[in-house]
Amino acid sequence: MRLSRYFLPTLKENPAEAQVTSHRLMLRAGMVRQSSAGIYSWLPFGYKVLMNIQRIVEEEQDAMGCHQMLMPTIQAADLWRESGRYDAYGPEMLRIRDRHDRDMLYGPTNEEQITEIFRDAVKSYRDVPSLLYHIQWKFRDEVRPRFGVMRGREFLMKDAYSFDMDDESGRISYNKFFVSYLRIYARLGLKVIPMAADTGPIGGDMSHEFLILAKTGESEIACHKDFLEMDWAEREIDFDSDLQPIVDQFTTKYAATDEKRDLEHESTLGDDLVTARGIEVGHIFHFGTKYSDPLGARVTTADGDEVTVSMGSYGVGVSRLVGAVIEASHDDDGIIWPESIAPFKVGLINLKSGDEACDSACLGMYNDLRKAGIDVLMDDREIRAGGKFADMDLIGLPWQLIAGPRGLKDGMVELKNRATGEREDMSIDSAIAKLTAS
Ligand code: P5A
Repeated sequence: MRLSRYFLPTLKENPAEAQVTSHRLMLRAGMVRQSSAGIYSWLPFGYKVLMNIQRIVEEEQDAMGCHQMLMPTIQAADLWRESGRYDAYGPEMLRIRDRHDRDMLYGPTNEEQITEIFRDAVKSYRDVPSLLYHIQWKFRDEVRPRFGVMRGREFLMKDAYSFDMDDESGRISYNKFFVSYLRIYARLGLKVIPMAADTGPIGGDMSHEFLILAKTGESEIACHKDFLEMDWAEREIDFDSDLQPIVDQFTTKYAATDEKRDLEHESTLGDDLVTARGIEVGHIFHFGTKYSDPLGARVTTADGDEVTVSMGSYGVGVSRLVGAVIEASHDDDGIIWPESIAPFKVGLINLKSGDEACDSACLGMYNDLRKAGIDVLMDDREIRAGGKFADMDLIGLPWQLIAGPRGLKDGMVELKNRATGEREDMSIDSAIAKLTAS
């Protein structure tokens, strides 16, 4: 992509409305614009990141045997009356009336809807367990939407649902999601801590939140210091194997969100205790028959008996993650994207756009990189070099390939790593080779 033809409205000044770094940087880097309180438009640069995160979530959910589908944003109120949540949900639910005076709502979550679909389609134990997910916009009329996309009113969530014959098998499904989530966050370059959590309006008796530590986090958390050193390397997982030992590795040490903290236990931990602030990037629940019972989701067993299915639901805050990754990965100059979700891998800076030799050398590199399948953003704008450097640092692409007339005379360019700040002068060929190999 040529920057001169791209829609990237960067801002030099810090926007006054942004209280946290990620919100400030997302506005400055031309990723989002607020449309009304807690509701955002995603501009091309931000949308690319959002879709890259979505892709990783999809790959990992598919890998654990969860099937993607898509449910609508607007739901009928009657379904929520069946579960008893229509009145219980309160003012966070956006209620709408259609032209026939039917009560509708903009879905804050989809437990009822998926249970209805399952109930009408599945009658036999042969089709259970069943794991389904979708990635869809949700609306929650939050009292205090804030911190940009981190606490929005409209936000993108991956929500998955499990249906099992009994709670024991439900636990196996729960563990699959638990481990799949560890993989998702590791691929996003995030160090995440699973914590026993309250279940709130979703309900149930077993629940974990996945939090990343950040100064601007909304929850005050406490955990054993070992979590900070725990290295969740990406490793192959056989989702059909017993995942309990992996889950235990993360749940036997103390970690708790504010509402679950056990101060008495904490007093025994001494120097091993860490208190910090955290951002919740995922939340999983096992709630058994809370929805399947009132909605009548029953299947026949091998013996011909009928049982009410045991369910769980599993959420990832896809749009919140964009902000969370920035909170975890930035410096004074701007964002530092992990390669896995960077909107472009390379920013190619033409230091003298308009100069024939520079333009043609840059175009050559641009084409070579693109041919090698690398996403490049070439800054070919006719502005001062200082502005190009500042914008490139701000938008945080992993590699900067810098080309000016002086170096190009000898076929040389500079390659800068955004995360480490390391710079290296090298020939055009070696720069291209390094970028295509990394
Ligand atoms: C689990 C999936 C649920 O809704 N039902 C379906 C369950 N859980 S949850 O914890 O309420 O939300 C799941 C994740 O969504 C993100 N999230 C938000 N992101 C941005 N703005 C919001 N207002 C918001 N509310 C929730 C969080 O990452 C949460 O973990």
